[in-house]
Amino acid sequence: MKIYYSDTHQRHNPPYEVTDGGKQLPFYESPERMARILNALARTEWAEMLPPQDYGSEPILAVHSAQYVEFVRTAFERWQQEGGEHGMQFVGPVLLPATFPLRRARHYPASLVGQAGYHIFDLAGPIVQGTYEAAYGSAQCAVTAAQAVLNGERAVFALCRPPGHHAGRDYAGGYCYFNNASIAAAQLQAKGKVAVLDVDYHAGNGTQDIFYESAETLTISIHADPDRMYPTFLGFADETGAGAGAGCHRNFPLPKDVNDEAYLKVLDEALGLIRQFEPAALVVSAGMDIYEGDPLGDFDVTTDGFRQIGERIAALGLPTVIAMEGGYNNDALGENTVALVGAFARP
Ligand code: SP5
Ligand code: ZN
Repeated sequence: MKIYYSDTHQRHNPPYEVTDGGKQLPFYESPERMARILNALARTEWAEMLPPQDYGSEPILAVHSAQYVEFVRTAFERWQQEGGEHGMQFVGPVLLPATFPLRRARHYPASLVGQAGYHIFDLAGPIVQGTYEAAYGSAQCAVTAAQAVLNGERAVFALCRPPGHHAGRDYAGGYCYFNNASIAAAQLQAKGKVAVLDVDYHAGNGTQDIFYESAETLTISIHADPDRMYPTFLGFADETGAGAGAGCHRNFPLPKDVNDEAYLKVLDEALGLIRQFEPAALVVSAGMDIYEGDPLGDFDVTTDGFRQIGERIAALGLPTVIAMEGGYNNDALGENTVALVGAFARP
């Protein structure tokens, strides 16, 4: 199986994140995650590691606003040069805003920290020196994977870091900057209708937002109930799409302690919806944080559960891009990723 991966992710290595309650913790979404996955893939017989091609900014701009992409591209350098101009600020190695827009704010702020608050919706979307290059490289992995599928590959793995599913058209957050899965889906539209299935522990709010009014894209997310878990504001069962896209989004919010059996039951319902939609291609937002030992989650999915999840999704028989999302138990991350993705490598 072709797997697209770029070392540029290493340039994005924020020193900390800030939790609810204001505590600084080491950044969970670390470069170490990729090292663990690469190790596990190297031990398989089917992984064909490839660098992404550079398709430029156009595929990113199919999903994100030009204003936002320009912000991500230039924010860190501006932070170093003009960060202090807005008032009394501590200009260190991390651009992390503490002021967020009023609801329905119409004005695009002129100051850097104002723009950072405008475009970053939480305290887990810090911008450091190499963030743009890393996010750009991650997006190119998704584009290259989609192009390979358009050229006839049955399933391709975009080993993306940073992840993408919390990023919207003009916002970052939840470790995400560019929405890799949505970027892949937009490329795959060349083939016809596309379904995006998000199995990350957290609701795929960015993907939901981006395609909310699209009738050409069925987006489905299975996740922890946002009433008790991040991302808090989106991912509820009554959000089912709007306008032309009415009926083309589905959320499956779940209680804690969901085990393999319970998860697979919900997954089967989601897969039934995808079959009904008859898409020409599929994108899987593959988060491994539904694992029983994940430090950010409270589901009980096992490594064998990941294998079964992969097998059931693969049984759809659709041309598929799998995009890496979250997963923070580094000791099990490689094995779990191989279990899910490997299902697509078997005949
Ligand atoms: C891609 C992805 O999985 N993003 C997740 C972002 C979650 N950020 C907020 C995490 C809140 C964690 N609370 C600390 C729990 C420590 N046991
Ligand atoms: Zn997650």
